[in-house]
Amino acid sequence: MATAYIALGSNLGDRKKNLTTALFHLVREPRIILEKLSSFIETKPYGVTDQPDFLNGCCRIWTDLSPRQLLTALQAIEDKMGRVRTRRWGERIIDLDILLYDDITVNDPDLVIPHPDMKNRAFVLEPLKEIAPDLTAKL
Ligand code: ROI
Repeated sequence: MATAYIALGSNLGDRKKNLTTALFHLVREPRIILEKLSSFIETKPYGVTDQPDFLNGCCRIWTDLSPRQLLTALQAIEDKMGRVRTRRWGERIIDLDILLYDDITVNDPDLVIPHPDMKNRAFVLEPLKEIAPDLTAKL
């Protein structure tokens, strides 16, 4: 089993319900165990700032899916929830990003692990610190 960290974000519609629905789908995945969940925090948009505030959180999972299979599973959840891909870094009802997957490095065009910008993102670091303080100290 691998340990992975997933960032969750939403800034459209009922944001809390969106995060909860995504987690509901996640726990129903046969090869994923949701092991720890952070609080949800309200954050100002980073990157593209002319969009609504986000609700963010993160979780730790155990999984025997490969990083690529995990990405596919997360994208399937986003699609099932009706995510529409508009502008880059634009508003979205749900965003599920792989932050870390054991000590594995992936450098594919569509998947980079560890998440390349996570150290700059307070909306990732704050919930991550809550569930994995030792890990964030080493980043
Ligand atoms: N900003 C915040 N605060 N939260 C996010 O989840 C988030 N996601 C993104 C961009 C647009 C980079 N900014 C964000 O993808």
